[in-house]
Amino acid sequence: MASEKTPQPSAVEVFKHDSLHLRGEIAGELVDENDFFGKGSIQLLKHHGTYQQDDRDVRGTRDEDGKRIKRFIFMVRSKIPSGIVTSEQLLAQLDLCDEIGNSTLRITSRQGLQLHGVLKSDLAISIQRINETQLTTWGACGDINRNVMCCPAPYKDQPHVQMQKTAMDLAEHFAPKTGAYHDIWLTDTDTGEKQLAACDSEATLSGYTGDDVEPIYGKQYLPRKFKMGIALPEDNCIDLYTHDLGLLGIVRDGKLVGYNLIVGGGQGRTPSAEKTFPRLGDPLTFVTLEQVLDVAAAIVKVQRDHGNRSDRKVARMKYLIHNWGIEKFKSKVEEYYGSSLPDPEPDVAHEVDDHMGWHEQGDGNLFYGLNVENGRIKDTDTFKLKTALREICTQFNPGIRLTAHQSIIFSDVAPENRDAIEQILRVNGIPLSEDISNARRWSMACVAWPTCGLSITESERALPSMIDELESALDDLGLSDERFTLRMTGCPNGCARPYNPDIGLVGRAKDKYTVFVGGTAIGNRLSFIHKDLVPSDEVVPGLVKLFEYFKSDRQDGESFGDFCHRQGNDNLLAHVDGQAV
Ligand code: SRM
Ligand code: SF4
Repeated sequence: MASEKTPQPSAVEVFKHDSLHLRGEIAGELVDENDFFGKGSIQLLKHHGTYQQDDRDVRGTRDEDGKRIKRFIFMVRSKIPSGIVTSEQLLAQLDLCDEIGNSTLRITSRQGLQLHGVLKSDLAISIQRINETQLTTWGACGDINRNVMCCPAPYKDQPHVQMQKTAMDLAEHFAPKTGAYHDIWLTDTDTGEKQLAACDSEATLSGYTGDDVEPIYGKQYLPRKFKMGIALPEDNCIDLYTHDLGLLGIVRDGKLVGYNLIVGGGQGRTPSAEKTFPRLGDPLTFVTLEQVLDVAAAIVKVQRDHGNRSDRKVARMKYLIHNWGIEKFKSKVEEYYGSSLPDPEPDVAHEVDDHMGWHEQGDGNLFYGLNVENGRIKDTDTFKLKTALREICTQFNPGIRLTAHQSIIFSDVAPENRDAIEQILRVNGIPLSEDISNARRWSMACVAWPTCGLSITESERALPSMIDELESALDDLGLSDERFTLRMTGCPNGCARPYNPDIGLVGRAKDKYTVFVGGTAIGNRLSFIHKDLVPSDEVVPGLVKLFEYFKSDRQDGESFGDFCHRQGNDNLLAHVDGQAV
């Protein structure tokens, strides 16, 4: 029994603890008569890569019999280190979204792919089919190391190749080792009968002796999600400082020789709880390539043993580091690692590249970065991205890489195929990246409505028209060439990383947003609240006023974020509203 002074573990901790290494009741509930899972399974299922949701566009409406509608659907997330997939794997996900999803596929802000709108009865088959293509949903969500992000640019130089190898090594090292995923979803799927047997909880658990070993996570996994990402100083395209553990490649004489480890980043906040906040990571140490996995494991284990397991709001590693300070955290990591660790190298992230457009990749072939607005792959009457991707993948079989800005890269393209690929895009109504405004190209929005259970406002469905409005105002101001990052989310959790770009729009109340400004495209400075609870139709007019001020008072070469940061909010408010604060 816990003493009065010992904080009680949160409900999720109890579910994990009692779950027989993430099995719980999932297998039995998968074949019961319900179209939903129970509370414990909902939490455990996240570790298997799926979220139970309900269609929020119909929630609460009434059917013909006057009964309130709640339509359960599932999001299925594939975890893709560095966002690297084959044409065949992308084609298989496109087929799945048509056959058992909502006919769209979503590139995520962590280089993953998501199916939306999957029914419970199709969950097992969708996970099996993803696995048949050698991708996995295992560990894509939950209190575990999530998808390892890494700069996806397919350059053939040693630093890029090495970074992407490290991402794969980390993904494998930190993948959960329990057989639960295999037992529940993948036990011999040759016949439908065998599949049903695998979904019978008795059948699954009768063979389980409780002897799974999780050398890194232990029985209860981590206190909260854990995120890793890798980038180079000249290209922080994966937003290194927002990760629990960021790895900044250190290049000497053209070779990547190791990494600066940056710890304690994270975005989510709850405005009503001051104890929560976004935080940028701090440099901890330099590690050689040989040390990476062991030092990373020491860091994860420190969080495992000392992270908060009673209050999930403050359970991310950023709070541990905030409370302890970086020195204490470092000595604990040294204790777990078994040796002292040096200071970090002086290198810091100083540029960012979105990898859009045509580039030589270094072996005679080209790659093309195609901007996908908010990552949504779909077909409409005039915009047929799904069709275009199918044609490109089928005809040219390029490598596919997903970016941290929810976009796509075709790699290994023979120069003679360049025109044909552009032609396929044009015929299907897809604007080329080169023809997209900077405002749109450097923006992204999280999913939000109708699938996200936590969304307060629209995001992905609202941003495109706001950008239309902003584009035209910037054109009038002669600022169309300005590069600035703009990110929107439907709640303060921050899934599109809105707290460090030039502009962040964060859903706060019905149809109202908090406007953040003052971050950077490189992602190395947090932004500040410019205005709170701004009605959606006042967001762009408010930004336009700031851009007018920027135009008249900016310094030479100053970015929008730097300008807002230099002015400070009192000046910005005094200027745009005449409100001195
Ligand atoms: Fe996220 C929860 C979508 C990247 C911070 N996120 C959710 C859930 C699962 C809602 C839920 O818990 O019920 C959303 C599902 C919506 C849907 O219908 O698909 C969701 N998050 C997403 C995606 C799909 C947004 C997107 O538009 O691309 C991204 C999936 C990435 C992936 O492939 O793994 C996504 N989420 C992020 C990021 C960005 C990142 O990691 O680089 C963040 C901020 C960074 C961070 O973690 O600090 C992020 N998501 C959150 C949080 C707040 C965590 C926190 O520490 O406060 C939640 C809520 C939670 O964990 O309690 C959340
Ligand atoms: Fe949902 Fe909020 Fe994340 Fe957007 S930021 S996907 S609304 S949890």
